[in-house]
Amino acid sequence: MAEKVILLDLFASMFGMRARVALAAKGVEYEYREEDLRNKSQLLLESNPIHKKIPVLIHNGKPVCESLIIVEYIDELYDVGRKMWTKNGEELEAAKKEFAEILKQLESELGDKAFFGGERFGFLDVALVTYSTWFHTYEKCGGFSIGEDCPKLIEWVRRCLDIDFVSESLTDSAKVYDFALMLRKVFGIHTS
Ligand SMILES: N[C@@H](CCC(=O)N[C@@H](CS)C(=O)NCC(=O)O)C(=O)O
Ligand SMILES: *[C@@H]1O[C@H](CO)[C@@H](O)[C@H](O)[C@H]1NC(C)=O
Repeated sequence: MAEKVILLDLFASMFGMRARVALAAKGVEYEYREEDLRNKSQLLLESNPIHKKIPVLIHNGKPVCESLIIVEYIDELYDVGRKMWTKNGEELEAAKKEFAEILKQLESELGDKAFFGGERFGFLDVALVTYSTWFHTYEKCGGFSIGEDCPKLIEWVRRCLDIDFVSESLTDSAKVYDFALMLRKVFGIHTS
């Protein structure tokens, strides 16, 4: 089935621009539709009936609202990570390479800062730290160590987890791993 992607947007919207940047970064072809917010289209009203705001990404008829959710939806980290426990052989090796590059990129973004935004746990840390709950699963299934390649990133994870409200909100890595193994069984995924 051909992928049909529509973005309901407004040229001056900083939220809409988030979606545009993410789509461009991924090379996703899409149809841009400018909205008049004083005269919203039927499609916008139907796609985002509660808030009636742009941007809305419509993927094969399925609307995704909220710019950060849209970015996450477009984001490949999830897809690549998923391959770590659903693929084997060449596909797994390719995914591992891609994943390592993403992590390197994140680590260079972090630089020598304590947190992504600087000295304090902030907005980007909230967005990113949740991925770390799956790191253990990726390592076990992929047979590699994130800390070996990206020690600073792992130190950042530790710093985040030292914050009580963060660690209390995140699911334990071991539980995530059990869950992934359970899913493998349910889906009948065989790994060599
Ligand atoms: N939290 C939303 C904010 C989106 C937003 O505020 N959109 C504004 C335009 S920049 C909008 O559609 N306003 C129309 C309205 O409130 O009726 C996001 O990140 O997507
Ligand atoms: C409102 O939008 C519709 C199309 O969605 C258009 O036909 C109509 O002329 C617009 N009305 C105003 C006042 O701009």
